[in-house]
Amino acid sequence: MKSLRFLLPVLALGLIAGCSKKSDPAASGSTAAAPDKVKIAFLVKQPEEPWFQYEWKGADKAAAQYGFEVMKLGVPDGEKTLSTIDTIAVAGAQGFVICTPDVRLGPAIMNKAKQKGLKVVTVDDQFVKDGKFMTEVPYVGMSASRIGRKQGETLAAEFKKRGWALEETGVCAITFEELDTARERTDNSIAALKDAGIPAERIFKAPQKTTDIPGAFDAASILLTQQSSIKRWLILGMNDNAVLGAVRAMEGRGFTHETAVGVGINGTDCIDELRKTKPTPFFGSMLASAPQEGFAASEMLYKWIKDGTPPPLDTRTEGILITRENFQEILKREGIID
Ligand code: FCA
Repeated sequence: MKSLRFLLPVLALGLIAGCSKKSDPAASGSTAAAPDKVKIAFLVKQPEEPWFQYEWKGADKAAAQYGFEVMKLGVPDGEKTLSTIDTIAVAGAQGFVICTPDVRLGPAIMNKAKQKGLKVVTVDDQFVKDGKFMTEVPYVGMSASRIGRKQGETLAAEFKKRGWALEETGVCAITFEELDTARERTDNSIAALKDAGIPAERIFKAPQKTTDIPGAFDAASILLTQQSSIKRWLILGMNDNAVLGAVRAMEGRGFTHETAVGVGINGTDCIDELRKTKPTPFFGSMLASAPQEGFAASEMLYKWIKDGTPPPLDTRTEGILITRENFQEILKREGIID
């Protein structure tokens, strides 16, 4: 389970395996004694994204270490999320970790969890109620502001190192502002670029409609058509897929690693890109450890169920830059590749 091979056949299999645990005969149809083995679920909005597969890997590690069971399921929309909570309750879960497909589902998810007597720990995307974070629900995630800032600082440093002329350069900021963690990352990245001397009129926001490579590709393509005179691009976005989509759009218009530089966030969804023999405009990524976040969130939930120890309400992780030069070494050290 430790090797990357576990991830490569992608989620289809993992999903089927996870779903097949839905009807656990041992757990259904009985109100008898509490089960002796703790069972939790780990629900994620985009199971096809490597980030979430690595979080699951961390959850599996915690499960093996503490001896609990973890059901890993994809919840791509609100309806699926609420019905999955019913399913896992029937299957005997005592709580779940969740990265919700929509942060505004927070109150509905918490209501349902209360009805079913399930404990909840959120990861990555913090629940929102009436425009405010639900800080009463335990949250584990990346420090979006600091990681976003480092992304912008890295791009500014590359811009300076290359000696690009400001009047020929533009910043392509792939944004998804309806999600708070995404907005916090891109806002801080843009602020760092401005602090480094890139004026606001050289910074172009390209909103993505979906948080995947095609969504970012479309957003960047529109921008490239609108700003066809720009010769060099710095690319930022809320995660690796946002930057990868823009990189693909740029390559389609003839930009290369010499005329475009992108820095992602996650560090998990760009491994194949960094392995390519020829450099692409994808320069590097701010790695935040998905396995560690998955492990920590599952461990907290387990201890809460088992010993009644409530988790800390807010846990944030930092990021480090990985590039073509150092990614093998760092990802090995982080337990992400063998
Ligand atoms: C959000 C993004 C993921 C990952 C996570 C930490 O959920 O969609 O790609 O960056 O935050």
